[in-house]
Order: sequence, then C-alpha cells, then structure tokens
Amino acid sequence: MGGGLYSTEKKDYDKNLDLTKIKPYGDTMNDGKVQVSFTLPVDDGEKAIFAALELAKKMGIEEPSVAYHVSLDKGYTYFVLYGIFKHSIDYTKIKVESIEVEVMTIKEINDFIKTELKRKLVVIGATTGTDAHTVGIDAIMNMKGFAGHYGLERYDMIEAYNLGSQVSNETFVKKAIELKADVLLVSQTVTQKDIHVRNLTNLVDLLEAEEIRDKIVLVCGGPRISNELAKELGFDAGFGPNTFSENVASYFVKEIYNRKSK
Ligand code: B12
Repeated sequence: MGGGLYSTEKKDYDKNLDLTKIKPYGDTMNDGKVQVSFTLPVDDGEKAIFAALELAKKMGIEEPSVAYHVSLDKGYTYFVLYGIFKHSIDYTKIKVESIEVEVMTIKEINDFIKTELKRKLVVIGATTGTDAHTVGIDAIMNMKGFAGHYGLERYDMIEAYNLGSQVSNETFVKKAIELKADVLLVSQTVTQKDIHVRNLTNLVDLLEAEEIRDKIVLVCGGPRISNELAKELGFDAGFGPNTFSENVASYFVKEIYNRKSK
C-alpha cells in the first residue's frame, strides 16, 4: 500500500533552485505556495467568497482556497486565501541601488569627524508634512536610541536637532538655513495615496528654490523607503526598516568627506 498522509515513503519532490525562475516557496522548492489577504467592499457570504476566489485567479493564483473570511462591518469582508502562484521572475536580472558604506561604531564616527572634517556637524531631523509618526526619527536621533543603539544626540561631534513630527517643509527649510545644517534627516511613515512622494518631492523643490540643496546631505527614511526611491525623488540616500544611527551617520560623514575632497 504505502502512500497515505503520514507515509514515510520518499517522494520525488522538486529540489532544483533555478535563480532565473524563482517563485514563492511553501514547503518544497518551486511549489509556488502563497497566502494573500484582502478586504472586499461587500457583505460576507457565498457570493463574496466566490468573488474572492475569482480575484485570486486573476492575480495568478491557481487552485485558490479561502482559509478565513470574516465580516469587518456592514458591507466589508476580510479574506485570507491560499493557493499556488504561477508566475516566476529572473532573480539574476535584478539590480538594486544599495548604499555601500562600511558601518562604523559611534567612536569611529566621532574620530572620523574630528580628524577628517575637523568640526562638529549640524544634523536636523523631522517627520514632515501631516505625518505624526515620531518613533522612527526618534530611534535615529534620541539620546537613548533604539534596540541598544544610541541615537545621534549621543555623538560628541554631532549637534543634533530633532524637530519632532508634523513639521511643514517650509519650517524645516527655514531651520536648515538658520542652523546652517550639514545634514537633513526626514522621516516618512504614512504612504497612503503616495502622500510621502509628494511631500518629499516638495521638500527637494523648496531646498532648490533656496539654493541650498547642494550644500546639504539630504536623507530620508521610513518603513517603506528604499535607497532607490529616495534617489528617484532627488534625495542623496534613503534608509528602510532596521536602520540604526550608526548606519546613517557612517553614510553621511563619508558623503561629506567625499564632497570636501572633490
Ligand atoms: C505607533 C503607530 C502610530 C502612532 C504614532 C505615535 C508616534 N508618536 O509615533 C499613532 C497612533 C499616532 C498612529 C497614527 C496613525 N497611523 Co500609525 N502606526 C503605528 C505603528 C503601530 C508603529 C509605527 C512605529 O512606531 N514603528 C517603529 C519604528 C521604530 O519603526 P520605523 O518607523 O519603521 O523606523 C525605523 C526605520 O523605518 C528607519 N527610519 C524611520 N524614519 C527614518 C528617518 C531617517 C532619516 C532614517 C535614516 C531612518 C528612518 O529607522 C527606524 C529604526 O530602525 C504602525 C504599524 C506597525 N506595526 O509598524 C502604524 C502605521 C504606520 N500607521 C498607519 C496609519 C494609517 C496611521 C493613521 C493614518 C491612522 C488613522 N487613520 O488615523 C494615523 C496617522 C496620523 C498622521 N497624521 O500621521 C499605517 C500606515 C500605512 C501606510 N503605509 O500609509 C500603519 C503601517 C498601520 C497599518 N498597518 O495600517 N500610528
């Protein structure tokens, strides 16, 4: 007989990893197993489940099944579906703009500023626009820092000013001029309807209008910010999740040094 759910018989599972055709991994190579979740603006019921399955098929998910569905409110239903994703991508063709800088310790960064730049750096940070999320910028700037990594306020050779959240781009630029900023750090968390893109672009426009864009190292960060996006929007660099003050400080001290050396 053999077979059966708990059989110990060796199965001929696919074990071939082809980087030119990668697809999601569930429990065996190339099985394409995925889980997706979404909300539909209709009441829960058989018709809504059918609609969710049809949408999953249109997403490229074969053999979809609804694992969970719940009414969120009148006219809204939340779904979790499983299935087999049929598409694959060529991993070898992917090029990303990553920041290539050796991360230094706080002591090394302070020493580098002292010996190579020979003056304290002025760094101003803020969460700009209507965005009220302060935890990200605080993690980078506050004395106590984040996850055991002290923030920029702790650095002897950095004068750090954290302006908080919901700072208008106009106020931010005014402060940059007043304090003669070397570095501006912008945090953006809310990305609904691409609000962050408009807000970040507007900041670049204002800095250019004041003719200080080139004098400043302009950096943004947040959970959905990548270096690639940052550069596209006219920033010098962008940092995403799990950034510590050492990552961004190692970047901007080297950037200022490189500009000075040119
Ligand atoms: C706490 C929180 C709040 C708090 C914020 C309190 C505060 N003082 O900050 C409150 C309750 C106010 C809040 C409000 C809202 N929130 Co909120 N919030 C969160 C939550 C739970 C945690 C965010 C957080 O603190 N993360 C921890 C920090 C340490 O991580 P981080 O921000 O990613 O920062 C790291 C990196 O990104 C990077 N980094 C960040 N900034 C910068 C800057 C620079 C220069 C650098 C180098 C690096 C860097 O370094 C940091 C450390 O590694 C998230 C959900 C989640 N679990 O993530 C939702 C979340 C961010 N909020 C969300 C939303 C929608 C809102 C509201 C719009 C809700 C509403 N409808 O009212 C409002 C926004 C109001 C407004 N005007 O902005 C959404 C955002 C969706 C989106 N992408 O647009 C999330 C993802 C929740 C969700 N799943 O829907 N929120």
